[in-house]
Amino acid sequence: MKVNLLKGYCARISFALAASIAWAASADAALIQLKAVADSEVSERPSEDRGTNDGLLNVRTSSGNDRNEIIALRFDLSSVNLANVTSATANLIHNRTGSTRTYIVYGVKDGAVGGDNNTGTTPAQGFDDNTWNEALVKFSTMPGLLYDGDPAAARQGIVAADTTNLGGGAFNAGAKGAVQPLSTPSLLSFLQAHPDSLVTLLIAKDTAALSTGQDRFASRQATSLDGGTPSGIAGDFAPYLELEVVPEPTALVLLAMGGALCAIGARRNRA
Ligand SMILES: [Ca+2]
Ligand SMILES: [Ca+2]
Ligand SMILES: [Ca+2]
Repeated sequence: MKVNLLKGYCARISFALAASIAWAASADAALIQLKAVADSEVSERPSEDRGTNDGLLNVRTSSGNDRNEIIALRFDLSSVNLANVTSATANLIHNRTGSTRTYIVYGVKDGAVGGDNNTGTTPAQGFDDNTWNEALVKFSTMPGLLYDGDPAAARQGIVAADTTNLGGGAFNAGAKGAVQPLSTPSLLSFLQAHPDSLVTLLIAKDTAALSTGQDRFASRQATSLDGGTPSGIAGDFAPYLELEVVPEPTALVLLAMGGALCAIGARRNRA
């Protein structure tokens, strides 16, 4: 009799727990936006190894042997409990009407440094994914990239050992000011598996679909978009991560404690 009572109680606990989780996922999810804490456009050409820290972030790897521009973004996730995040999207703001060229997003592995290991830079900067300085970083010192002075697509410079391909898609050719969500199916799992709260993403053209065209987005330094309008203050047009977060209501904690008591009870009854 005691066992049957316990079973009924535990069945109700299981049902309530499942219902609460479903409720929390559907009705109580919150969207959090985290702006990039650093962003840069780094460029590789035979005579050019640079980064820019102005209002623009361009991405292109041209056909021919022209130029290779990659966007780097760093985010600080320390304010978020990633265990409660159910979806993550990186977003850029179009500086002008975009094109429909394709891109790939790469996550930089924790601790990775520039592909040339930052040798030859004066002073040696030793930037890693947590520390690259948006005002000083260049293609050769950006973690996850290797500068060889050759911008050809076959030598785009993504260092496979230092990066994770998170997926890609087509830019949406949105109008100036429109949001460009980046389709990155593996972004959330990358963020959750990252050992610390500072993460760097690289956005590069898909080398399977090259052209001379570029896509121009706003940086966190931008105070206006193409042609000076609309205008605002630095940060208004910054790249951002959007996270869908399911909070943990106190009731869920109590139910979980009830579930634990059930497990103990069941063990005692079996003994
Ligand atoms: Ca910047
Ligand atoms: Ca990190
Ligand atoms: Ca190269």
